[in-house]
Amino acid sequence: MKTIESNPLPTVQDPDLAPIREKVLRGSRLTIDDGLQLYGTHDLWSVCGLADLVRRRMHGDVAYYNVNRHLNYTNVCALSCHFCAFARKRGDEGAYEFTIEEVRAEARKAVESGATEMHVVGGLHPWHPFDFYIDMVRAIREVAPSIHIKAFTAVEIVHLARISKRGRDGADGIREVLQDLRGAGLGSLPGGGAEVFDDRIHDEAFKGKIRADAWMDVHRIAHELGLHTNATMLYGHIEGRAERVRHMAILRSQQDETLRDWACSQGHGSDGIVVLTGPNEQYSGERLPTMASCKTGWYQACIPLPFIPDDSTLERLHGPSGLENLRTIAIARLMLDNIPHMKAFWIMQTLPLSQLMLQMGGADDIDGTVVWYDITKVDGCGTHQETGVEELRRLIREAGLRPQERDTFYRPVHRDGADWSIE
Ligand code: V47
Repeated sequence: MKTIESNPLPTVQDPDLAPIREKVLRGSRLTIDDGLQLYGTHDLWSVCGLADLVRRRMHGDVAYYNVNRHLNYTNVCALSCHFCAFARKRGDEGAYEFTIEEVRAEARKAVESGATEMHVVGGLHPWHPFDFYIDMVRAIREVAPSIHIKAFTAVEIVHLARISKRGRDGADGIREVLQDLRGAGLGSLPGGGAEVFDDRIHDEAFKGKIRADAWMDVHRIAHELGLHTNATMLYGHIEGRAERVRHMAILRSQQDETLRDWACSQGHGSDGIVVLTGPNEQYSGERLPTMASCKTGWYQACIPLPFIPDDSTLERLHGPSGLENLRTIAIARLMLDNIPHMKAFWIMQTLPLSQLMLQMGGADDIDGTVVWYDITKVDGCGTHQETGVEELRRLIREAGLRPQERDTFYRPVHRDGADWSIE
């Protein structure tokens, strides 16, 4: 594997970026002001150069993809978020609800295609009882015993705690719901529903949804229970760049808390700040947490999601440009120094831009084959949004990187057609 030491260290054209460059070379944490400066500079290529340095320190020349299948089990949703083009009210044209039998059929298709993961999320259905969700997870587990079930955003988990009628709310209810779902087969939580951690934006764009503190509580409890999670940021609508950088800083400080004990055991992070992106010599123990050394779960990946205006109430907005998307993922890579993976979700970023993000924007993961996706549809394309493994591998190779199929925990997958195993 080519190591970072064999590459020249990146330079910066904008002299104002020199102090940030020094911090990145040293492995020091960037501040919120640094993040804003990275947004404000005309020198995008230097921002990308620094993000690429960090990415190579962490992952060498590997870029990850997985064989997965997304399942959006219903678009019926009690909420009416302005950015959302997915949700319908029951009876609306296009509203749908999968039955447990239909979920089972999706799981069968996932097995046949050799998927290692099902990513299952839906709207906040107003009438499904709690048992429906347990039955859904159990049904997938029965049909697909070796497939990892990554399911339910924090928003859905809070909804489930409310409808589970245990007479408990708050942390205890969430813990019990997560434990029950895990008992049925849940393996981890996806990163959706975080939107932008800011009360003003929340009240204007997604008022009925849980606020940042509740979203973070769900992920904290999941981590305590040993479940891994991801984190998204939905940007490019009515928020500003300052709110994005603050969102990143909030996620980063929660990850500091989550990784504190592990970091101390590895000889870094004794000041409470856990930086995983520094030069190699900074890490005497493991650079990244592993399931053997870290007993809790943690944020595995951050997925910046560019707002897709098509068919939403905010359709008048044009959404972020390609350059803004590239800049945002590069800044996320630099600011989120304690989250191991940065995912360019090709469905929302597009395949060509995701390839560029892998090559020079700090991304190390492109998500997977997906197959069927209903939450966003660019330019009126349908729900069938699939790409093949060969296409993903080709794009990664063309970016000068080594494609590596991973499972949900970023372990290498060995594959022979639809059969697969973990090292
Ligand atoms: O929760 C909704 C967002 C999320 C729009 O964890 C929109 O590995 C852009 O969370 N434009 C779902 N975004 C997607 C998601 C995800 C995707 C890939 C991987 C992972 C992971 C998570 O999409 C929703 C919401 O935050 N969203 N509407 C829109 N118009």
